[in-house]
Order: sequence, then structure tokens, then C-alpha cells
Amino acid sequence: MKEYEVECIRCGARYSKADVVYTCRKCGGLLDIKYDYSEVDVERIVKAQGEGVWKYRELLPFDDGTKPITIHEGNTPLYRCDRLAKAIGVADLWVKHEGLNPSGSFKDRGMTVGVTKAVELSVKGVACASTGNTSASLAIFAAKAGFPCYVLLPKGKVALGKVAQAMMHGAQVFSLRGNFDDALRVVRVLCEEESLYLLNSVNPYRLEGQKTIAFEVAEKLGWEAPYRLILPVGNAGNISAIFKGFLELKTLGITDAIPRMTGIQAAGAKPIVNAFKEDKAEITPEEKPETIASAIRIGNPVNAAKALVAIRESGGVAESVTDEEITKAQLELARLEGVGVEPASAASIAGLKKLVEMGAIERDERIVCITTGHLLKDPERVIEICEPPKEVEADVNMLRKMLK
Ligand code: AN7
Repeated sequence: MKEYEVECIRCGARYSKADVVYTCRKCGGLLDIKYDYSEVDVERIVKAQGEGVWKYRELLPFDDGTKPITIHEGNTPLYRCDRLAKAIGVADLWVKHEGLNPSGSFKDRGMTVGVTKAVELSVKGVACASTGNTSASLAIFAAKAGFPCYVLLPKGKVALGKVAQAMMHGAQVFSLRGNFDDALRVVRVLCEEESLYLLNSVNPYRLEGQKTIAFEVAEKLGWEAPYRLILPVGNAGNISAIFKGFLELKTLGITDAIPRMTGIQAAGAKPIVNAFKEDKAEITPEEKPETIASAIRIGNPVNAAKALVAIRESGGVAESVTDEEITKAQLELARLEGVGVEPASAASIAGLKKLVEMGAIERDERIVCITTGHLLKDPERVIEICEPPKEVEADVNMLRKMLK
């Protein structure tokens, strides 16, 4: 297999694959998995059989003999969305619905790699902080692998479907008095001190799984990168991972371009948008992030440094959208295209609309929006924003009068 090392993006310090390390011990910087690309077999990528994340194992950090912990994640549909495109006024719009992963979010891609790595490392248990989806996904993979699983959720701020999944699949679920950023701070210390394996997206192995979104998009488009890729940004792992995926394809000569990485945050939680607009290399954390898109209610995104590089180097942009814009986009996507997503995911569509109106996106660009989580994750929100069912007698005439 190709060799790899774990490298600090800030100071270049290197760590071996047997090391349990999440951020650089020398400077605190984020870590990246680095391959020797001259050893990568391009044919094994473009001609790969099978489907999902492990189809691309030539670019995953494991021996060929490694048996993955998998629930058949990935291989999600890329829908051509002409009705929505028309409503927004663009010509070439696609939506990749990551909500159709087995747990209902893109997190499965990262967890199959992260938990397979946990098995290789023989850890005694796994843990995460989460706005919901990470915990749901980790609980499932931990169940599959037989690991004890501990998840810290911000009290009262996680959508019902996600908590239900974490509980059902046997995680020990803690409702933390604080927000997501508090939960992440606490779980990072807990993992160090209790030798639990941390599976938030600060763990670089998570991002190796998530970068396969880029591979699937490019492959579906005939091994071509779209002009622009738009996605919601919370902890900023996914935008960093997808950028890395496209960068690898270009480095290997499989594609010849990188999409403009376009990150959308909620107006009440937009530290990356602020840093981008103020031309700063680092974010200023937000103490009290607030949005109905609870998945991205994050004030101190751990992967901000990687995300800002992804956005800037690709010629992309970061923009924010209001809760109202998110809700409108969620309804439009559901009713024009039959794609049901949770609020955070609709931020990508809301962001597209806003950037088109602002003139920051050309109408003829080929655009791929990533919808990260399924509608059923957050049923309470659906009930708040849709007209409730009308009670009716079991009588056709009465019913007919009520039809609109
Ligand atoms: C549906 O579950 O952070 O920018 O703890 O669930 O990679 O963090 C979820 C994030 C977008 C943001 N859409 O992705 C968690 C968590 C949905 C999400 C994001 C999340 P990142």
C-alpha cells in the first residue's frame, strides 16, 4: 500500500500512524494525512469497482487487508435539480443528498474511516461532542465495532431524531449544560485523560472518509470538477475534507480543476464568514452562537484554519444566511425537488440564492450543493414550519369541501 504520515499543517511536525494524536504536540496546529502521491495507483481509483467510501481505498490510510467497519455509507445520489434551478435563476444545478447515508447524514463517511482506525489502534472506547449527527453516526459504528461510546450533547439544543439514534444504538449520552463548543472542550480533555478515542472532525482520519464526497461528485460528472461546490459549515471539517479530495484528484492528474469552495454559515453563528470577509487568517470565536439550524450552531469551529485555506485557495467565498432564508430554502427544496433535508443542509441552497442575488455567482456556472442531513432528523422543526394536518370526518363530501 502507499505509505502515509500525519503532518501538522502549521509547523510541519510529523507523527507516525501508530500515534494517537489529534492536534500538533509542538504547536497545537491541525493535522493532515499526507500520502506519497507518486505511489498512488490512479487506475485503481478511476477504474475502481464497488460503491461507497471504500471504493476509493487507494486514497484511504489503510492496508489492502484491513477489514472496514462499514454500514455501506456513501454512494449518495447526485440529483440534477432543474425546477429549483429555474426558481433561483441558474442553469446547471445539482444537489448531492448526503442525508441518504445510512444514519441520515454525511458523518457516516468520516466514521467508517475513524472507527476502522480505532480498531487498528485497539482503543478501549470512543467519544465525541456533537450537535447531533456526529453522535448518531458514532453510536452506530461503535455498536458495529463493539466499542463503548460516550457522547456529549449541548442540553436542549439537539434535534430529536439525532438524540434518538444515539440512545437507541447504545451510546452513553450526556446532556451537557453548555453549548457545543463547551462540549468539545470538555470531551477533548476527557479523551486525553481517559484514553478514549476522539472522533470529532479534529481527528484527521474523519476527514479522509469525508473527502470521498469529492470523488463521487467528480466521478458522476465524468471525472470533472464542478465550477462551484456549496455546503453548510459548522465545525468546518467537511469543507476542508472535500477540498482535500478535489486537491488530491488534481494532484494525481485525474481532474484538472478545483471547485470554488463556497461555505455557508447561519447569521447567528458565522465566525468563518467574518474572518473571510475581514481577510483574517484566524477566526474570532462567537460566545453565544444561535440559529434554528442546530447542527451548525457552533461558535468556535475547530477546523477553521483548514476551511479558510480551502475557500481562499479555491477562489470560493463564505456567506451567511438568516434562519428565515434557511427555512424558505428548506421548503423550496422539498417541494420543487422532493429532497427532504434538515435546516442546516438547506443553508447551502439559501446561500446559493443569496449569492446569485448578490451577483457573486454567475448564472451559468455548474454548481453542486451538498445537503448534509435528512429531513427526519428534525421532525419538530417540520411541525413548526408546515401547516398542521386538518382533522376531518370519515365522509367524502365533508372532505371534498376542505380540498384547496
Ligand atoms: C447536517 O454533529 O458538528 O462543518 O456534531 O450535522 O463539517 O462541522 C454537525 C455538523 C452540516 C457542519 N450539516 O459540518 C455534529 C456536527 C449537518 C451537520 C454540518 C453538520 P462541519
